[in-house]
Amino acid sequence: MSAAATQPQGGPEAARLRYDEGGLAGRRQLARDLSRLADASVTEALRLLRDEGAAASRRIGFTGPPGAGKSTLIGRLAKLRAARGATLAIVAIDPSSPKSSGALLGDRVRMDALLAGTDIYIRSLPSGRSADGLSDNLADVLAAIEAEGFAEILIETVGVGQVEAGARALVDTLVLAMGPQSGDQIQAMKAGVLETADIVVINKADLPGAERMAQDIRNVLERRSGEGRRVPPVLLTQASDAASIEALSRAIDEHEAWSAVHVDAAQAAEARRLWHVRSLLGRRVAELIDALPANVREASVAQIYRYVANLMREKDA
Ligand SMILES: Nc1nc2c(ncn2[C@@H]2O[C@H](COP(=O)(O)OP(=O)(O)O)[C@@H](O)[C@H]2O)c(=O)[nH]1
Ligand SMILES: [Mg+2]
Repeated sequence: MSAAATQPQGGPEAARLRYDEGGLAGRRQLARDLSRLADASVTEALRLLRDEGAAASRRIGFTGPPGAGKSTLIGRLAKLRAARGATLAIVAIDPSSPKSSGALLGDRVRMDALLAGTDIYIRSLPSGRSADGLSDNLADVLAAIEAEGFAEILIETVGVGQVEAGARALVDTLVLAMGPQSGDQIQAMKAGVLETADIVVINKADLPGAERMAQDIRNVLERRSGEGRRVPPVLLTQASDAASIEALSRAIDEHEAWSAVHVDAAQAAEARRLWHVRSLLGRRVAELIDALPANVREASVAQIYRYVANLMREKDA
C-alpha cells in the first residue's frame, strides 16, 4: 500500500487509526511541535499549523476558581474515559507566573501519578501575557493536538468570568467547576459565567454547603432559562466518589448528543477558525508594535496604525 493510501481521511475512526499508527513516534513529534510552538513567532506558528483535513477532537473545557478541584476531576474523568477506549489529551493552562510554578508542578505530579500506566497525553501551558487566563497560543496548541488524531482533549483553564466569549468557541463543552464556598458562587453569578457553562459542577460535595449551593445555582439557572433554551445541569461531585465522576462523564456525553442536534457544526467550526485567526493576528500586531522603530513610536496614532497596516501588507499578505 502506498503511503497516501494509508493516510486516513477524517472522521473519528480515521482519527483513532492515525493516532495508533503514529504511536510513540507521533507523540514525540507532537511534543517537539508543542515545544516549538511555545515560543514560536506567528510566522512559525503558521508554518507548524496542520489544520486541514484533521478530524476534530471533542474538546471539553473546564473553568473555575483555583482550588475547586479541576485538575483532580480532569484526572479522574480522563482515566474513566480512556478506559472506554477514547484517545485522550489533557491541556492544563498554568495560571501562575514563572516564579510560582510550584502549584502547577504539584498538579502535574498528582496527575502523572493518577494517570501512570495509561495512554493519556498531558501538556501544560503557561498562561503567557494574556489577561483572560488563557494561553496566548492555546488555539495553535489545540490544533496541533487535534492534528495528532486524539478523540478528546480535556482543557483546564483558570478563572471565573475571565474566559471571553470568543474563546468559548475553542471548546465544544464547557464545564464550570466550583467548590462549595459562597465567594466563588457570587463571583460566578456576577460574571455571567453561568450563562456560558454547559455543565455546572459543585465539587467537594463532601464539604458542608455543597448541596445548598447546587440548589441555589439551579434556581438561578432555571429563572434565567428562556423558551427553548437548554438549562445546564448542576452536578455534585466528589473526587473520591467514582459514581459522581461517572455522572459527570455521562453529562458530558449528553451535552455532546444535545449539541449534535442543536448546534450547527459548520458554524461552530467557522467560529473556531475565526477565533484562531483573531488570536494569530492579535499576536502578530503585538510583534510588529513591539518592534517599531523609535521614530515611528513618536508619530500620531493614525500614522502608527497606517505604518503597522503597511508592514502587514508587505510582510504577511
Ligand atoms: N474535600 C475534597 N477535596 C478535594 C476534592 N477534589 C479535589 N480536592 C482537593 O482540592 C485541592 C485542589 O484541587 P485541584 O484539583 O488542584 O484544584 P484546581 O486548582 O481547580 O485544579 C486538592 O488538595 C485536592 O486534593 C473533593 O471532592 N473533596
Ligand atoms: Mg489545577
